[in-house]
Parts: sequence; structure tokens; C-alpha cells
Amino acid sequence: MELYGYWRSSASYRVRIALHLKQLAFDYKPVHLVKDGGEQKSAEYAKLNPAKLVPTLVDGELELNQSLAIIEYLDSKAGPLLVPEDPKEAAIVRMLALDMACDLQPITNLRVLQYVSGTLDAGDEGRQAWIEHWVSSAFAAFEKRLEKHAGACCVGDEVSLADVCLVPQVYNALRFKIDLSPYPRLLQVYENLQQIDAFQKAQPDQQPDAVL
Ligand SMILES: N[C@@H](CCC(=O)N[C@@H](CS)C(=O)NCC(=O)O)C(=O)O
Repeated sequence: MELYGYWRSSASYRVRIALHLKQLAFDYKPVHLVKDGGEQKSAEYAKLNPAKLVPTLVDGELELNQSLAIIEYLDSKAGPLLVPEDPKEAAIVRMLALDMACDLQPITNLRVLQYVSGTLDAGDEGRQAWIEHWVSSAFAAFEKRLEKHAGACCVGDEVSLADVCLVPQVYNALRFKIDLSPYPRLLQVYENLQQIDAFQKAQPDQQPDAVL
């Protein structure tokens, strides 16, 4: 399998975590999201994803975009299951995963931040205020969810899709220097997950295209 991604991309980060948890071998194909206006916008990459976003997973003939679709496909290939079989547990896991992947990540994505700071002329300060506002509101709600559902992980003590989606958003929040002290459970779950080998291997700084 081949994974087209970018070291700092949270959606790529999710897929890397899943691949490592399942110990599935893959070739990593970096797509630089910033250089020359963004390689994701090149005609060559647009053949893999007309939406011009990473990640893309290629498995033989199959070309897949959308990190959650990719991870559910990986779940069908190898364990451990990231979406549990029990329908109630699965729905809870998906609820927490979507809080991060559907409600938070898209409004803090690169192209949205570029639009806010550049096109809408909000500048670096406006961009930072935007990130702080949306991350804080999403994390405050997530902290409440964790009070109800968390153990060592987001839902109980088993690693799930919710954890795979949380960790990259916490990485982003730390990168943008958001104060996470109001979310002690979220930070504790994040710290617990950071101890797991697969999460360590998937970290942005560990990727071959990382610029440190
Ligand atoms: N819903 C998509 C989101 C993909 C996405 O937003 N990718 C970002 C990186 S995390 C991207 O390629 N951004 C490029 C850009 O904004 O131009 C998924 O889960 O795969």
C-alpha cells in the first residue's frame, strides 16, 4: 500500500496511526502542502484526489481519499478493530471521532486558515484568534464527552477511532500554542496514547518529510 500524505496533516496523521496500530506495511509518499503553492493542487496529484487534499491511500487498483473511509477500510483488513462491533459502542466511538474529524478539523484546515488570514485579510492575529476560538469550543465539548465515556482512552480502555482522531487535533492545538489546561481529561488521554508505539511512529516529527 501507498500513503500520500504530509507530516503535519492531521488527516494523514490519523491514517498513519491506524496503519501502525494494525502493523500494515506501507510506502509513504510525501505531498508538500505549502511548497510552490501546494503540491496537492498539482494536476498529477488531482488525479488521485480531485478535492486536492491529503491523504490518499492506494492499495492495488483501489484509490481512496477521506481518512475515515480509509481507516474503516483498514479495519476490514486487519485488527485491532478501531470501530467496535457492538453497535452502541461503535456509535459512541464514531460520535467522538466526528467531533474532531467533521466539526473541528475542516474549519482549521490549511486552506481555511489561508482564506481567513489572506483573502479575508485577518492576518496572523486573526488566524490565531480563529484557531483559538474553534479549538477551545470543540475541546470544551469533548472534555464533557470524556467525563462520560473515557477510561485510559477516549471510550473506555481500548484504543479506537476516537483516539486516532483526537491525537492529531491535540498536536495541532499544541503547535498553535493553545492553552489546554482547561481540558485535563483530554490531556490525560493524549498522554496515555503517546505511550503507545504506533502513536509514536505516526508522530509528525518522525516522518521523512518533517522539517524540524
Ligand atoms: N475530510 C478529509 C480532510 C482532508 C484534509 O483536510 N486534508 C488537509 C490536510 S489535514 C489538506 O490536504 N489540506 C490542503 C489544503 O488545505 O490545501 C479527510 O479526512 O481525509
